[in-house]
Amino acid sequence: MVSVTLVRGDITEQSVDAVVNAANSSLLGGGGVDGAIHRKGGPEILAACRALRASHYGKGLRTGQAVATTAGRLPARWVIHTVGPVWSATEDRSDLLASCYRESLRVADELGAETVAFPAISTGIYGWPIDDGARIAIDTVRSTSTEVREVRLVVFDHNAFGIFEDQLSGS
Ligand code: AR6
Repeated sequence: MVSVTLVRGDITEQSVDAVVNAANSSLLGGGGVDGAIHRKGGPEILAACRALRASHYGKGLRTGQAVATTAGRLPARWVIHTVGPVWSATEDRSDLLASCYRESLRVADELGAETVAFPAISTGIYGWPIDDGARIAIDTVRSTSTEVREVRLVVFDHNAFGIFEDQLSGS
């Protein structure tokens, strides 16, 4: 069974097989985790993303889907880019957020990645409430069948860390 661990820190500093990027459908970069990954990983990642746009992903990557590239200069082998849903108070998009975790693990299995670091997808610029985002992350990872040995949830700030910690021990 997959071991779910929690780390407070920067996702770009994780020595793992694959790092998950909270990307957008253009795959061409942005702020938050996406900006940090491209900044630290270097131009090789953007070049690989451009190549994806020029081939199978002409219209971009759909929300809830995932695709892998090189990790460039990051201490990882691959970046798995996934597009979280933007939070909506009127429409339940939880399935799309769960799909990000499931699809990223499916891609990790295809790659043979044994250790995978995830950020709290959609809980930054996309506005998803952190407690609900944490619940969906933990429930989905725990209920997905995968060959991945360790899923490392990497959260940046103190408040988010506390919320993840409570949910990991409480559920
Ligand atoms: N390491 C770990 N966690 C981080 C880091 C980091 N270096 N930086 C931010 N976080 P976000 P989203 C936390 O905004 O909400 C981009 O422009 C952050 O506090 O990165 O899915 C993309 O291109 C938050 O809890 O992703 C998209 O357009 C969580 O990571 C859009 O933002 C996710 O925040 C995606 O928004």
